[in-house]
This record gives sequence, C-alpha cells and structure tokens, in this order.
Amino acid sequence: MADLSVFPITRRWPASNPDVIQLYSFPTPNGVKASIALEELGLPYEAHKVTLSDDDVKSPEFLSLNPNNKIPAIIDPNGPDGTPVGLFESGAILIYLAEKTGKLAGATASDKARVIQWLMFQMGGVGPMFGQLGYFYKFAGSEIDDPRPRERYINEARRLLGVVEAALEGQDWIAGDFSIADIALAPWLNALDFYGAKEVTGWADHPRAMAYVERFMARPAVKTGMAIPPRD
Ligand SMILES: N[C@@H](CCC(=O)N[C@@H](CS)C(=O)NCC(=O)O)C(=O)O
Repeated sequence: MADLSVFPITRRWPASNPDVIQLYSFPTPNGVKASIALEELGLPYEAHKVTLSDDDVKSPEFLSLNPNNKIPAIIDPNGPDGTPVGLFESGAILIYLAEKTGKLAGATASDKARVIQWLMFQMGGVGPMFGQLGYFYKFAGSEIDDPRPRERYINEARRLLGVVEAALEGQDWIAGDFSIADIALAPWLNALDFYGAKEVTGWADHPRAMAYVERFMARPAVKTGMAIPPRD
C-alpha cells in the first residue's frame, strides 16, 4: 500500500485507498477537467471535496499541495519515477494524465502540438477571460457602476467564441480527434449558461460551438465527471 503520509493534505482529507490517484476538487469548470479526464481515461481515483471557501483552499493542508490555493490538485501514488507525485494547475494535470496513459493527447507529434496549442488557448484565454466575465457580469463585479470592465470581458468572450466557432468548421473536436483540449475547453463554454451570459455573448450565433458543447456533454464519462465530487 502506498504511503502518502509525506503529503500533509492527506491528514485533512485522508485517503481510503492510497494506491489510486487522489483528486482534490470541486465541480467547477476547472475542477471537472480533472474528474472528466480521469473518467475518460478509465483511471481509478478517489475524489475529495475541497470547496472554494478559504477554510478549505487556504487551509495549510491544501496549501501544502497547491500553494496557489486553487482546485483541482492531485496526488498520483504511482508517479513516473516510481514515487508519488503531487500536481496542481488543471492544464498540467491534463497533460500528465494523458502522458501517463498515452491517450487523448494526439497520435502524431503534430497532432500532439495541436492539442497542446488548444489546451493553452483555453488555459491562457478562455478560462481567465470567461472567469472575469463571470465576476463582472454575474457576481460581485456586476454591481460596479463603471460599465467598462463588463463590456471588456463581454467583448473578449464573444471574440473567443468566434475563434472556437471558426476552428470547429469541418471537425467535431477542437484539435481534430477528441482530446484533453476538449476536456479543458467545453466545460468553460458551458459556463456561459451558469453566468447567464449566453445572450450577451451571442451564443446563439455560434451553431458549431453550441453543437460542440452538446456533443461533449452527451459523453457518458463527461456526464459522470461533471458531478464529481458531489457538491453536497
Ligand atoms: N489556473 C488554475 C485555475 C484554477 C481555479 O481558478 N480554481 C478556482 C475554482 S474554478 C478556485 O479554486 N478558486 C478558489 C480561490 O481562488 O480561492 C487551473 O486551471 O487549475
């Protein structure tokens, strides 16, 4: 049995089965990337609910695994060097899991480069921009009188949607075959619904993106991963 006692996070969120990947997460667009990937790849894992409250993400135990106080994070007891490895940042986790299994990251070197390109597009563009849109359009920032931040992120989200729409011409998935880039991107497109920002970003004018999210959500592993860990 793997010994995970070197990871202080296991004191607050103990592993029932330390031989499988430990996932520390919450079902947000970033969190579900990890659970969907684990489900799609058929990797055994144990999920621990870490809420976004400071009590959880800013606890010393969680910070010991991710000093950046954000979910998701994982521990793989069977790391590549034969020792356990801890990881944070959803993009890094997706790449790690794809490399571990040799799946969902492109067949050829060029395919692989394209997958990483679209993964980075999500990590550096869609994620941060849509996240700010959520803040300024739905959450606390929506009370700010100055319309400029709201308009900035609405326009940027609409622009990014246009990029996705164009990229999906003639293909079902963002990098060609289904990949970790889709696992990163589709949950964030879906978040526009939660933000109540579909109309304002012109969602209905992006039929390929609409069909893409539907196609993604219909996958059995996605359906399961979207609800892990359960909110309550
Ligand atoms: N770049 C990070 C972002 C993760 C992130 O923003 N996580 C949010 C939930 S979606 C979070 O944990 N927020 C808690 C906080 O910032 O205190 C990743 O992709 O893993």
